[in-house]
Amino acid sequence: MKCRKCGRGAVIELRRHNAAFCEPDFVEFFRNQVREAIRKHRMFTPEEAVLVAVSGGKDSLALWEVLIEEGYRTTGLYLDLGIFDYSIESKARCEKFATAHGVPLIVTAVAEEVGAPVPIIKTVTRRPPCSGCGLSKRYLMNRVALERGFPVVATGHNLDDEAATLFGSVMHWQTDALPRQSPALAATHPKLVRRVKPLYRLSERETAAYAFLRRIDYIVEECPFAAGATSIAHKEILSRMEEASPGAKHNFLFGFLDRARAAFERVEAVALQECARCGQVTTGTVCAFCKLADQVKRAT
Ligand code: Q46
Ligand code: ZN
Repeated sequence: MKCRKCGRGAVIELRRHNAAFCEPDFVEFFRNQVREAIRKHRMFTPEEAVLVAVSGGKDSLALWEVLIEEGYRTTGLYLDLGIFDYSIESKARCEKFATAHGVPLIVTAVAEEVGAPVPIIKTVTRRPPCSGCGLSKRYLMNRVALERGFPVVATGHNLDDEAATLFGSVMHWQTDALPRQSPALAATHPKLVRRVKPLYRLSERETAAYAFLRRIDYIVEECPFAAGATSIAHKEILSRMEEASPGAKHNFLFGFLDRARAAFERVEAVALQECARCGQVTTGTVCAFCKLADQVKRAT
């Protein structure tokens, strides 16, 4: 197996690109994909301060590393979900990374903001853990970015994540979720910051290879609550399709983004207003996060 670029021995084969790369050329390929994502979707400029949401896993730390290497002004945001040893260890990886690269890291604890960590929220709400967790993460990312003056939040979602989310939305024909599936979401209200996914062109296998080659110390274990999530089942189905037909995930996601997404965009805009409690954006009077915090307070 030879590198497509230089002809030396390759370390990774990318079947969907019908290519193999040596270590330096794979690193360059990876960074090029990130550059292309940022350029194509005008995600941010070198002048803007970018808040990078990091979980301690391979994707978000690989993203942070590329943005630092590319010279962007970045700050990490670690949301401490309070999920047993998983949170303790993932937080330690983020702190270690930030120290090693000399970049700032903001740590916000869900338990302090909501009143309880994710496992307790799960018990109180009697809903799947990812429901309260996902809601809290989306809310806190936006609020921290606003409070600290960041115009944009970058997350480490990769091609596999995005294809699996799309698959789930299509399986249930969640037509309101489809227009929101995008590598770059604009700020549609003064109190919403832009949300971007610079790794959406790269597969999970590619981010794992990049993190390994760049010697990034990330947490390999998944969140213990991930096992039961339907997104995992969707990922497995898509990986089987990818195995049979390399490029299947890419074609599914990119075909949607290029040719189908616009058809689901709503004509009538949803009326956004500010939460009577916290002032963050909501469609009702009190936002879902404040309602969750109330429910937790009543029960604990
Ligand atoms: S952290 Fe939270 Fe994920 Fe764990 S509880 Fe679910 S949403 S799986 S990315
Ligand atoms: Zn609120």
